[in-house]
Amino acid sequence: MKTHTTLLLTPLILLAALMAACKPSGSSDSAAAGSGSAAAAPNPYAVAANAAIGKEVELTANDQMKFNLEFFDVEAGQVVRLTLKNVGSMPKMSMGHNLVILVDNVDEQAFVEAAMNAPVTDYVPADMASSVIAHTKLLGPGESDSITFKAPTKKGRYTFICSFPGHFQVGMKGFMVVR
Ligand SMILES: [Cu+2]
Repeated sequence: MKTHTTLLLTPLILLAALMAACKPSGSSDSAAAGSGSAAAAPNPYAVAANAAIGKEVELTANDQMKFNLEFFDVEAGQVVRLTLKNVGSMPKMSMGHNLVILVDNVDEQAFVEAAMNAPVTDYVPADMASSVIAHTKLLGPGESDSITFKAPTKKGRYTFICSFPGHFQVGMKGFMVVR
């Protein structure tokens, strides 16, 4: 019985030894593939905390569901620091505001519809992160938030919106113009 078990186990041990021998190349292949996909994954608009600011932009949002600016300009690839202040007085629950800058070719209507179901993430749907260049927090009255990001390298108009339910629909949006 003992001999029989050994005979059975020997091929398994050999197989395990073969797999172990193959593992270094196999794992380095998968590591290479992993770093390849990891290289694509980082947010191209993210900047280091100590990055030099190329452009400061300040916007306000109010109880009339308006931003004070319909557009602002940045240069391609510039590090932008954007501050949004909610200058209204109505409660955050009913009149919160954020500012979400979208990449181009985003279905804005689909985005805001998904946003309605994302109150826990400040109405920025987590599964649509790839559609977002940058966004502020959701702000109550008197609150402000600053975000720093790298402007797209592709020139053009990029829509920014407030994704609080209903606000985009009444025109709470504008453009970041990349020159
Ligand atoms: Cu709003």
